[in-house]
Amino acid sequence: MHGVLENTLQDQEGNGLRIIEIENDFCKAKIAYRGAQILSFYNKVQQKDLLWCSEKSSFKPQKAIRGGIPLCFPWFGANKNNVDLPAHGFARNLDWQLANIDFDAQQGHRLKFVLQDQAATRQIWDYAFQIELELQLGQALKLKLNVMNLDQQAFEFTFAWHSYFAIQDIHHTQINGLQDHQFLDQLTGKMHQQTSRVQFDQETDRIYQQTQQSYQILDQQKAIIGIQSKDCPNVVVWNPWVEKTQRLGDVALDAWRKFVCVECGQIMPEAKQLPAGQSIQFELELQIIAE
Ligand code: TA6
Repeated sequence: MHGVLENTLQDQEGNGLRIIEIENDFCKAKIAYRGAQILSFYNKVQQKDLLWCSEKSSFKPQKAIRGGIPLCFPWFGANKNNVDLPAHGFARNLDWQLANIDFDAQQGHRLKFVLQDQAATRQIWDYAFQIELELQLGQALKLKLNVMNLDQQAFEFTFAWHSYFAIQDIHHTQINGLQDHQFLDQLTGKMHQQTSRVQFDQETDRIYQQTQQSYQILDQQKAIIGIQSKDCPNVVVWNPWVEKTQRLGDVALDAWRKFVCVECGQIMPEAKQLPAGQSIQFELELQIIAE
């Protein structure tokens, strides 16, 4: 098919990562089969990549890739019942199947990835499920998540698209659209009210509540990235700053200035309950705002 190439990336230790490379008139993109994780979305018109991905990311099997848009599922953060389980769930650590790919001259490429329950998931989350991630790669990047409960019993989940956005410098980056929202500061455990645009001068790790689902990332007061979600009541804003970056190990020591995470999902105050046999969808649309 037009502009589709299977490839393998190597990390600094020679571990391989299977990816699919897409090119059309609007964009060039790289998507890893691991986690159905888009790693790069280069807008040909604006000549910029929407996403940041660490050059030090490890591709060791089952290791989360640092950058792009990891999908945190079926829990966000630490598992509340067992801290030994992988942070942010297992969906980003496993290879998904590419179920479908099609192309339309006006819309670009559309890919559908699928992950089903399997031995590796049953050991830690004993439910029958199927999750589908549809990526629309055109002028904008559109993601649709479909969560299906194939079990005989209800289950609950939390999730987020843990998006790493490429910026010039965190010191003159702001997030617009979260004013007047309550947030949980994950570093102190305290709730606060956001009064102005979010700015950054230290490690920042916040979960905003009941959000209005439309945000912009600003560089030097100018909107550069638009974010629109559907049915995602929470937004996490994260930048590790200096010390946390040193502890991460897969981020260059000065790279914390070059990305900001704005993560849309359903996290708190409660998990999403999904009855047996039912499914639920979430959407996210991301775009580089024209100069
Ligand atoms: O983005 C919020 C967060 O939960 C932070 O607390 C930090 O842990 C980050 O996710 C990265 O998590 P990871 O497991 O990908 O290193």
